[in-house]
Order: sequence, then C-alpha cells, then structure tokens
Amino acid sequence: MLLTDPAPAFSAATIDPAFRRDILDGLSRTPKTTPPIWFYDRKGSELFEQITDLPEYYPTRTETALLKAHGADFAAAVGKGRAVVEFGAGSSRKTPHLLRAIAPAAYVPIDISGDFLHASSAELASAFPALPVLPVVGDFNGPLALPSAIGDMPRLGFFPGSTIGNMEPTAAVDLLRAMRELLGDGSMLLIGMDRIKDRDRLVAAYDDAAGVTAAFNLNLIERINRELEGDLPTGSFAHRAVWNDAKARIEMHLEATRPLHFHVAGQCFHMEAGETIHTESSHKYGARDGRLMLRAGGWEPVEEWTDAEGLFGLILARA
Ligand code: AVJ
Repeated sequence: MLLTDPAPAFSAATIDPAFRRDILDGLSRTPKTTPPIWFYDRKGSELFEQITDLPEYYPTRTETALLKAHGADFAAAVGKGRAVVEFGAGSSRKTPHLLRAIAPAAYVPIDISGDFLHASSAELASAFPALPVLPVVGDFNGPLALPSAIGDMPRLGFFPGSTIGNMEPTAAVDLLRAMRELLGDGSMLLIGMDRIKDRDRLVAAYDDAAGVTAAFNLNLIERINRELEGDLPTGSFAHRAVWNDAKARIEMHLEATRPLHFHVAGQCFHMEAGETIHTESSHKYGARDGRLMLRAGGWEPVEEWTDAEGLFGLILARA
C-alpha cells in the first residue's frame, strides 16, 4: 500500500532557491564546480536510468546480480520485520530483490526527484501489496525525518549504486554518521561501493559510445537555462570524463569549447576556451577501503560480497 507525503515544495514554475544558490556559488568559484544532485530533474533521472542499461556502465548490473545472488545471506544477517530506508531511491529497480529476500515490515524510499519517486513508489507498492510504502521527498544530505508510521521497527538503511562515491571522503563520513543517527541503535546498513579497476574501463563507463552520459551531463546546462533564466550556449560545451588517480575518482566536466560569456539569474559569468565546470566526482574504493570508511562513519562491517572480477562491493554493517 502506498502512503504519500504532502506535495513537493516547488512546482516547475517557481525558482528553487537552493538550486539557484548552489549554481550561482558554484559558477563563481575557481575552478567552477556544481553539486551532482542537480542532475536529477525528471529528464536527468530518466537519462540516468538509460545509463544503467549501457554496456559500458557495469555498476548497476553487477550490483543487481549481487543482490539477486545473496538474498539468503541478507535474510540470515538482518532478520525479518525491519523498516528498509533507501537513500536516493530513484527508480528503485534493485530494491525488489532485497525486499523479496528479507520480508521487511515497511519500505521508506527517499529521493530528491518527487514525481519520479511517486511513480516508482506506486509501481513498487503494487508489486508488494501487503508492504507499507512510505516515500519521503527530500535531500538525504540535509536533515530528514522518518515517517512516524514506522514507529520503533528496527531499520535497515539501503544505499546502493555507490552513490556515496559522489561525496568527498570527509562528507561521506559525515553522511554515514548522519545515517547512523537517523536510523538509530540496532540499525544496519547495506551499502554499495564501486571498486578501483582498470582506468580505461572506468573512463568508458562515464563516456559511453552512445553519448547518453554526455546528454546526462549537458542536461544540467539545459536545466540551468530553463529554471534559472540562463543563456548558456549548450552547443559550446563538451562532455569530459577523466580519471583522477591521486584522488581515486572519475570526474565529469563540462568544457567550454570557445571563450564564453553567459548569464544565470541576472549574474554574468565568463569562461576561457578549455576551462571546465566540474559537475561530478565518482570516487572508487580499493578492496578494503569501504570497510575503513564505514568504521570512520560509526558502522561496523559484518559481511562483504563482491563479483568474480571484483568490480563492485556490497557491504553490510551494523550500528
Ligand atoms: C548514481 C552517483 C552512482 O557516479 O556512477 C553515472 C552517477 N554519473 N554516470 C555514478 C553517474 C555518470 C552515478 N551515481
């Protein structure tokens, strides 16, 4: 059964002040950097879904295979009757495998993209008619409240996709601590973390032949133009994906292909030819790095699963 929240705070017609602030701040910095959460408007969320089906983008299919293969392990380790709280639920396509395995008492998907969240929650609720589905529209990087309907059920946080990799290590540890606070004593966390691997394989996953990731990156410019009265010349930006070995991360940039002058929300900006807007970092982890980061964030690793090639890790931890 689907039990929904009040309507999202901002309709398409109003300027979201947080989006405005983040973009103006980010474009005023040197180098220019924008937070990746703003990729996920409706079109961005749909493009991300397309990314997950690309032959080059191994994380989703590898993690989904792990979730399918280890259901009995999860059930044994977490028990029944938990409230599953998913951070950044998106389309929730991986979630049915987990829900089928552990028979939870409630499911709380949290996502920043409200219309997308409600559509996928409705779908999930019809696939699991007896399960209370309680979507929360919000940014899990800020303060959040869990629905009161889950009462004092023990919680299992679910944070798949290596979304944690979008964060700088300090912010990632802060987020893990905040999750520990939110979920409470006795909670557990199942988290996906993408592994360090061959550089060419990593770069290809973020610069696919079909150009879907390029469209996903460039959609940010279209969104700024549409929602923040911008006049950025979409055709004068190129998608770049680079491996930063010192920081063990893939970076996505939007590179100005000529000198540019443009406006956003009444402010003027300038870019040199070749200058970039750094739009996303996707950190990758060595075989035991994830466990160390979890411990720094207040979680004790219980078990870790990986595929035969060691492409992706799924770690279960307890509070
Ligand atoms: C959803 C943040 C895990 O970093 O791999 C995919 C986003 N960006 N292709 C990732 C993304 C470009 C994705 N995360």
